[in-house]
Amino acid sequence: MGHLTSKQPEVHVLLLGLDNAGKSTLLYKMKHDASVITVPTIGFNVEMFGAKKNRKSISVTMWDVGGQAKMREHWHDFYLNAAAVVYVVDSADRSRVDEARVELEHILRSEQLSHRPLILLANKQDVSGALTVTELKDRINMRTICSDRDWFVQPCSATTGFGVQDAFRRVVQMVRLPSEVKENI
Ligand SMILES: Nc1nc2c(ncn2[C@@H]2O[C@H](COP(=O)(O)OP(=O)(O)OP(=O)(O)O)[C@@H](O)[C@H]2O)c(=O)[nH]1
Ligand SMILES: [Mg+2]
Repeated sequence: MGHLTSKQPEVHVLLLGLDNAGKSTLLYKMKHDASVITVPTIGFNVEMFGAKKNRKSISVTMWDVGGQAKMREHWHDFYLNAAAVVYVVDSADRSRVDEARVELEHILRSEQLSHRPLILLANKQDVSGALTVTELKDRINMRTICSDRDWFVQPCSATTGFGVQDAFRRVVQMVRLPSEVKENI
């Protein structure tokens, strides 16, 4: 059964967040290091990445689902089998931080995503006056709403690329491979 044992572990990661947060810009920056002009996502974009975890090759599939209100109703269709959630916030839009927090709380209440790590990306750090990581952590109440899981807040800019590779590395570090999850059941 060589073909089974040689298959590299595969993890699915969700990229969620309000419309205009910068999810699609980030996905293509991660994948191609390219600045892509995006349009609001109706449906989803998906990209696969190769990575190394514990010196093993793994495959990471990133699902970028549209964040407009009517798209959020479909987010839960993507929850099954997700190994981690990357939640993207527009740190420069102070008027929508509460809306971002409410949607994140909703995600975290899902049974299917229980104990999955949460990586919060404080995006648009290139914009002057953007909320800092510390401010965002407080406004989103991370310590409380993520008390039952691993979490991390990473500052980044999907347009300049600042923090984008760090964000990807953090995701790879925090996801648990399917084999690791089974061992703990
Ligand atoms: N200044 C700045 N603009 C950004 C950054 N990331 C994304 N944008 C801009 O924000 C807008 C929205 O970006 P998208 O990537 O389409 O946002 P999205 O989260 O995919 O939005 P939906 O698909 O509607 O959910 C675009 O005009 C991007 O160019 C960033 O880090 N800095
Ligand atoms: Mg999009």
